[in-house]
Amino acid sequence: MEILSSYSASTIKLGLAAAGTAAVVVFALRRIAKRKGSGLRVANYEKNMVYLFNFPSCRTIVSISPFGLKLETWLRMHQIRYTAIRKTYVWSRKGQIPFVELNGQEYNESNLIIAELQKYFGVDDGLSEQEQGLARGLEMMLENQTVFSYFYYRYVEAAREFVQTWEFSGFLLRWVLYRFFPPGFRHRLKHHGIGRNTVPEIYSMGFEDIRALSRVLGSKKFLFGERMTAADCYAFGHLAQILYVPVDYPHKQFMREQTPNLCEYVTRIKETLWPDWDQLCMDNLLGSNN
Ligand SMILES: N[C@@H](CCC(=O)N[C@@H](CS)C(=O)NCC(=O)O)C(=O)O
Ligand SMILES: *[C@@H]1O[C@H](CO)[C@@H](O)[C@H](O)[C@H]1NC(C)=O
Ligand SMILES: *[C@@H]1O[C@H](CO)[C@@H](O)[C@H](O)[C@H]1NC(C)=O
Repeated sequence: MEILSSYSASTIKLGLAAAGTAAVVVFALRRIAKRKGSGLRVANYEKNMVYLFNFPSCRTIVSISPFGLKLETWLRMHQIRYTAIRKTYVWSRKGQIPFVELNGQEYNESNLIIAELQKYFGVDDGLSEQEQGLARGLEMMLENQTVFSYFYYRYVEAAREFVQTWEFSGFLLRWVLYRFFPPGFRHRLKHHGIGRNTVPEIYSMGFEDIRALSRVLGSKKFLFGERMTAADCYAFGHLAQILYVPVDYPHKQFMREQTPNLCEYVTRIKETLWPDWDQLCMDNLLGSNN
């Protein structure tokens, strides 16, 4: 008994030391990746081609980054020519994924990228001022609250299952990540604020957001009517995470039971703009694009 418990205590210590070391290595790599980023990632760029840096794909979703998926969906919606570079270790100079390069310049922070590209390519959603106000509110709801409600599930409660879908990462990195994510995200979400609430409260905040979105959509084709707008790309980027990442988010059940209009809507956007979805997931898994 004595021997057993001291054995397991030292295994735990060893495990913690290994995880600690690995965490330091991950941070160091990120620092290096950032520092290296003083120049362009794509040196021989083609004029007006958007080079989009996004996460690699999983078996069932083109990008596990809701921000990356939103941006890529937006580029497709406007038929803007882009090249996707799907890697986990190329970060913007601000230290984030996604980001883009266009005509030799980096653009970063997905919402700012969309605003800049909207100007550059002269594309406009044609919304009234009131609609613009509503769109802004919905975007911020999704990106500053809803996302953290479902992130709590995938990075804290179900980190192990979630990381298993990261077939693009090596076994060792996945092992480190699934131990590293729960404490890391608990800390991060506590600072955000949502993490100070009880788990049922964290989830129900997300549910109420989803319900609000469902009410805005109603029986319309898209959030603002017949025509798809940037707001639909935001919604798709997040809702696709809930529906297509194969982990049992409570939000998934909520959507299936309470907001069937949103489920149909996500399918509609996927079928319209992503006819190559499954093919892309498979190709990227096979490494042709990583
Ligand atoms: N608000 C940012 C969020 C992007 C973001 O959080 N990306 C994650 C990956 S999905 C990331 O880069 N995380 C690293 C970090 O936050 O330092 C955006 O919309 O571009
Ligand atoms: C972020 O993108 C903007 C363009 O929107 C660019 O001017 C700026 O240099 C970028 N920031 C960094 C740190 O590269
Ligand atoms: C809230 O949204 C802004 C703009 O998209 C983003 O930069 C910021 O990181 C978000 N806040 C949190 C706590 O994630």
